[in-house]
Amino acid sequence: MQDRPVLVLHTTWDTAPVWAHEISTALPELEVRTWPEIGDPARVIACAVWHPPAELFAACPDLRVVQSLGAGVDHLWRLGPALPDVPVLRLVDPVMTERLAHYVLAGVLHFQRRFDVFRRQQHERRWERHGHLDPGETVVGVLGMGVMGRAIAALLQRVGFAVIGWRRTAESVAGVEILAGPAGLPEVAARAHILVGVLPATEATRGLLAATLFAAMRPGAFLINAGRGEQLVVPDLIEALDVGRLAGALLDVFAIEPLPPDDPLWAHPRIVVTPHTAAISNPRTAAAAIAAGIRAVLRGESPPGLAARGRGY
Ligand code: OXD
Repeated sequence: MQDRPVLVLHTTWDTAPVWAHEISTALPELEVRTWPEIGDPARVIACAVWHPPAELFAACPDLRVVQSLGAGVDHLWRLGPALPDVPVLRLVDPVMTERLAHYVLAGVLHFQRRFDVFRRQQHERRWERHGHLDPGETVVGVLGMGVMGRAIAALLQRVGFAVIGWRRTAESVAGVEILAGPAGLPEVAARAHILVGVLPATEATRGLLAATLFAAMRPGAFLINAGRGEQLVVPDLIEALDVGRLAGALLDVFAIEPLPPDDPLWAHPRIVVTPHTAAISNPRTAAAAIAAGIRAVLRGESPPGLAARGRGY
């Protein structure tokens, strides 16, 4: 096929060839080229990117759609005016959503079954049993009830956990009690044994996981953050853990990634660090979602992952 329109791929991962192959297979009407080998810029109409350089957009003046290779689009908004005013798509892939839900379930079970305590005891070769709350007695508060939050809530409910959700607007979610807006946040915090953050990065969520919220939480509660690192005020978390206000945290996202080797989070006995691995994009299944989204935008439609600049996600 000659002279097809071009999709430019850019990732910071070492899996670019796999992505190129999968997207080419799912979207054969476009030629996939990997940045910076873009060929004739006039043929570039789409890009699929993760943390792209601003020069990519300057080099491709006829872009009609920008697809994120991750669930978040904050890496794109960060480029400011360098990002062209064209539809921007979040990656909404059911496999990624399921991966994130499994990650949160694993974290919830880790704390609910007190693996955190047993891990510490193992270092001391200490054989000591502890009781724990059963799932039905354990309230999990999910902050962020979009596609991901709803999938997490459904999975946790299937295992028997009591789930409540928090979101910016008061829209209801079938089967989950929702508390909304600034007034709802302290209530979710006060009721949850385990608080799970899967919020998008916006001005409103920056620094939300901080001392005021921790003070509203149940003594001995746990925090899981798989949203964005900038939402967590790290010194506030460390203080809350050190004084026993919170009992443990599982963190997958950080303001600086990779987390620098000298960061105190690595060594804290009550913190589990995972390397932004909760919902790694799966090139094969993501490619199908990417093809569907890009085709829809090119037909002039608004697919499910369409992000809104003003809203921030
Ligand atoms: C993200 C992702 O956006 O992992 O953080 O997809």
